[in-house]
Order: sequence, then structure tokens, then C-alpha cells
Amino acid sequence: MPNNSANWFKQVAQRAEGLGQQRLRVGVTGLSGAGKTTFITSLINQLENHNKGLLSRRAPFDRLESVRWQRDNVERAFPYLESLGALSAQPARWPDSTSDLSRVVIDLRFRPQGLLRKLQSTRQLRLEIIDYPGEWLLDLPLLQLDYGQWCEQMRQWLEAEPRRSLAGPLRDTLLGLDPAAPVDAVQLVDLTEQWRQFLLRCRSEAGLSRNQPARFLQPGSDVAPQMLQFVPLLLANRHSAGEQGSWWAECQARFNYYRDFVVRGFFEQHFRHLDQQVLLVDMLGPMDAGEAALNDLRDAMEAVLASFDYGRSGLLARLLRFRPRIGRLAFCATKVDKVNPAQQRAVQQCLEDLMVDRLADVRHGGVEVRGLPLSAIRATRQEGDALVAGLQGEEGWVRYRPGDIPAHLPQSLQVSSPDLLPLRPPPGLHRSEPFPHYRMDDLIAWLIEGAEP
Ligand SMILES: Nc1nc2c(ncn2[C@@H]2O[C@H](COP(=O)(O)OP(=O)(O)OP(=O)(O)O)[C@@H](O)[C@H]2O)c(=O)[nH]1
Ligand SMILES: [Mg+2]
Repeated sequence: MPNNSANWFKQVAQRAEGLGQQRLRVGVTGLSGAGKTTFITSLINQLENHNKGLLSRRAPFDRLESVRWQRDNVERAFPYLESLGALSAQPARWPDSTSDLSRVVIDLRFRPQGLLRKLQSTRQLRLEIIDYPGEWLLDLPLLQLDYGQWCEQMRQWLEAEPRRSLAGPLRDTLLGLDPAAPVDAVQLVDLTEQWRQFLLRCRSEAGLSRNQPARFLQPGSDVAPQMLQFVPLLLANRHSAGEQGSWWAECQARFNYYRDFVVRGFFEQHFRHLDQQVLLVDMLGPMDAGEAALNDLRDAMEAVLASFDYGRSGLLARLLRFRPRIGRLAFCATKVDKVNPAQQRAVQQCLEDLMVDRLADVRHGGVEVRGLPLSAIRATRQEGDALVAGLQGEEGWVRYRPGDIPAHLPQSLQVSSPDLLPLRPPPGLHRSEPFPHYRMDDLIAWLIEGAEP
């Protein structure tokens, strides 16, 4: 049957061709300061040095022939060189804080294996990484609210402490505005700025994470500032109305734009295309800050994880009008080099204890979840049961015992915290050597494995 076998070879060859070019889009997110920029910098560095570090010993990286990070023609490119510059400076610095979405494109070329070897010389995987502020996901609930309902919700939030005190006289001013009265454009600009300052205080003074609208604090470059001028009118409700030119009409129009274009736009343009997601969480900071910070972290992460919960009779698909397709979620406690290696799993365990119900929901909705305690760049070295590291802004080294992490998070959320010092990055980091880390290789392998190169 020569004809049949020719067909068969043709089919296999076509399949090999199709497989030859694959694409994997990975989202990386976390609340501000979670460690996103450092993580992505280390990830590119580990891939660029795949033949030297821990990656070289594991499949499929033993078949990895070349890695090319794309410098040109990438829209909103991730600041890789700037981050490397800071990390390899003397003294070394952490990369600057970022507040916008950014993208990385890396092409990986693998030697094919088995039968495909004869049909095709190489296999390519295009890895796209999207770094975006986790706070943007906290706007998801806005998709189910109209402006009047949002005003009602903000009124409730501002009635309770600590927001009531943090809002101070702004609450009285907003309560004094008649939604149907003609808008005062100058006052609206002023009130918007006051609302932003209030959100900043919520974040920095009370450690609150649910600060709406999220783009007031992390606007991103795709939103015109004048579109971010609206405030909740605390006397308004879902039945309110107002003629053109009223406070109501003006604020409602901008709220609708924010909800329908800014929030929905992010989910439709970026989020919907993600195949996999890495969610980074700084668990050590809140453990150090205490019960209130842990409570708030739980609230915020529950809101973030709602974006990956595909169960619950398709609520997410209804809100977004499309079915998200994230298949794998890596849920990682970051910066675990700050505790003893033997305690790193406990940090991850405490994080998973905090989120236990929501993680179960995400898994139940069909997403594969893996938890890994990570350090993108190891700033400490172990000596006996002590750690040795350098402190930011100082020379020389300190030797210290960071203290214990409980095996599980107590229900009361009362934990004795480890000693957290402001560490500087280790010296001698260079682009051409793999950065020291914990478990970056496990994570990268898990992500790539999902694409089966
Ligand atoms: N010891 C240690 N510290 C880290 C590590 N990764 C991040 N950090 C610390 O955490 C800080 C924040 O890290 P970034 O990578 O800037 O975090 P980010 O999530 O990009 O922060 P924003 O851009 O501000 O949202 C850094 O300045 C470091 O102080 C790590 O692997 N080990
Ligand atoms: Mg950043």
C-alpha cells in the first residue's frame, strides 16, 4: 500500500510542521511589590543561561539549542536591560518598581526527539510573558455593577472603619453633593485627586488591598488621565438619574467608560489570551505585619483568584463574555530566601492555608494549580542554621537567624514572625551567568511542560 504510506508520511510531516512553531502565553501577576519584575528578570536570565544552571540537567532543556530574547518590535517591552543594570551595579540594587503592563517575547529552539527528528530539524516555542499589576484583577467585580450600585457600595465601605477615618472630610463632601445638580468641573478634578489620595492612604496606612478603581493608583499607559475623573456620589443609588451636565451624568459616563473599556478591555485584550498564569505572593511581609495585614491579603487574593475560578455556573464567562482558557496556575510565595531553606515549604504552606477554600474552587473549576516557594534571586547564603546576607545601603555582611515559621497558619492568624531584614541583591550578578535562586527551574519546567515542546 505505497499510496497509503505516502499519505501517512505526508500527514505526519504536516503535523510536525504545525508542531514546529508553538506559542505559550504566560501571565505573571501579584500585588505591588510581590516580586514580579525580579522574577521575570531571573526567568529570562535562567533561560539565556540554560546550558549552565540547574535547567541544563532537566528535560526538555537538555534539548534546548538556543534562546533569543526579542529586543525589537515588542510593544510595551519589559525593562530587562534596566533591571539587569540595577542588579549588576556596584553596589547591587533591586529593579525599580513598575506600574504598567509589559511584555517579553522569547524564542526557544529545541532539538526534536524520536520520529519527528527525521521530518523536521528543530522545534520552536515562542514564549510570551505578560507582566501586569494584580490590582487590575481587583476591578473584576465592577463588571457586574452599574454606577448607582457602585455608589451604594462605596457608601457602605466608607461607613466602616478604617475607611471612614481615612476618608475624613472627603466623605462629608461627597455626602453633601446633590447628584442632580450641575457639575463643577474644577471641583470634580479636585475631588478625583482627593479620592486618589484616600486610596493611597488606604494602601499605605491601613495596608488595604481592595482600592477601587484600581487604575487610580496604577493607571497604566493605555488610559487617558481625563477618563479617570469620577468619584462615587454617596447620595446616589441604583435608581438615581440626572440630566446632561449633572454630577450624576458626568460621573456615570466616565464610570461606564472605565468599566466597559478599561476593565473589560484589559480582560479581552490581554487576559483572554493567556494559557498559563504565575501568581506571586509576598507572604512574609504580611506575616511580619500581623493579623490585620494577613486578613487583608486573604481578601485581596480571594478577589484575584476569582479571575481564575471557572466553576460556579460560569459566572466568570458571563461577566467576561468569553471563556478564559488558563490551564495552569502557579501560586508561589516569593522571596523565601529570607528564611532558612528548611522553613521555605512552611511559608508556602501558610499561604495555601490562608487561601485553602479559593484554591479548591480554582482546582474544581478545572485549572491545574501548583504551589512553589520561590526565590527569583537568592540574596542569602546558609551557614549552619544562620543566614548571611548584605543589607541595603550598607557594606559588609550580617549573620542572623531569621526565626521559625509555623508548619501551618493558625486559624487566629496570630503568628510570631521571622526576622525580615532589608536585604540587598547578592554581589557579582552577571547576565552571562545564571542567577542563584530557589526553584525557578522547577517552575520554568512546569510552565514549558504544559506546551510539550
Ligand atoms: N530576598 C529577596 N528579595 C526579593 C526577591 N524578589 C524581590 N525581592 C524584593 O522585593 C522587592 C519588590 O520586587 P519587584 O520585583 O520590584 O516586585 P514587583 O511585583 O515588580 O513590584 P512593583 O513593580 O512595585 O509592583 C524588591 O525590591 C526586593 O527588595 C527575591 O527573590 N529575594
Ligand atoms: Mg514590577
